Amino acid sequence: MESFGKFMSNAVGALVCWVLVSGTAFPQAIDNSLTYGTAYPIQDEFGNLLPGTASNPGALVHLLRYPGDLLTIQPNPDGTPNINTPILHTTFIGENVVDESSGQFFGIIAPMNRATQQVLFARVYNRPTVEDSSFYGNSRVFTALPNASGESDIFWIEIPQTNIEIDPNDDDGDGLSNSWEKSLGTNPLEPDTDGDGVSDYHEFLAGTDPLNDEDFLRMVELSYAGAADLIVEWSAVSGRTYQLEFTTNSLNDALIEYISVYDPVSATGDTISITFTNGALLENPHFRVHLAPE
Ligand SMILES: [Ca+2]
Ligand SMILES: [Ca+2]
Ligand SMILES: [Ca+2]
Ligand SMILES: [Ca+2]
Repeated sequence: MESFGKFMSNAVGALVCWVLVSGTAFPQAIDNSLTYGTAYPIQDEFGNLLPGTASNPGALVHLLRYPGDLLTIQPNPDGTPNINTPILHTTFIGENVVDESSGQFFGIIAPMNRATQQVLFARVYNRPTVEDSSFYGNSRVFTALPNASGESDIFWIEIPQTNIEIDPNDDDGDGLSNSWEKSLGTNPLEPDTDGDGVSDYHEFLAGTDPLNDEDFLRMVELSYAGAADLIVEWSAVSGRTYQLEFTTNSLNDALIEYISVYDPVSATGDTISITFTNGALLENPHFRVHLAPE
């Protein structure tokens, strides 16, 4: 009777009904434990380790039943699991791991009905709740075979990064998906959330703060060095690479031809300063700077 009670607490509703209707002997439920854990740390959409510690479990983990068709496992637009993939177990990053902030977890289901084969996969979100999440990652499917021995099994999952967008739509057409807007805290219905003239998407690319109207890619200063040289300084984000260009066309010209000033330069601080030899000898030069491929 005890094992039947355990089965009741773990079985899906449909199976419970079958038992009640038939009234006959259902295959004996086998209560073993199943552990599914990370083989490697998991990163979020920015490449940072997912939050969560043993004392303060973080990002959400679901163990889901696999319905046999990859097309049917995508979550709903709000991130809740597809009706085809019922949740078998819920845990969090940081659960049952010794290392604090390791981006890992071990979910332990004990007891679990192991009388029948279970085809499963894990889904990890980038926040502690589905509602707050904007990205997720799926593990590969794994099969927990029927286990009559009463022993436990461990399944190692590999999800390098939660980098699948829950909402890939771009409602305001600024180039950033609604999922990225949620991650960045920008307005998914406003192309330039902070109103500094640079779109949310371009601030994202430039690494400037899309929520601070005083932070955007801009020229800082143009000054002379001696009689012939110009010093051009612009704001930068460490690690980003920039290309400085100039033109002597009028900015009212229909077609403006820009010419590169030296090679792209990578920032190591929050400004970049270039001495443009003989730049002061140009007639009415205009300068611009743009991000360069790294
Ligand atoms: Ca957008
Ligand atoms: Ca936006
Ligand atoms: Ca902006
Ligand atoms: Ca800004």
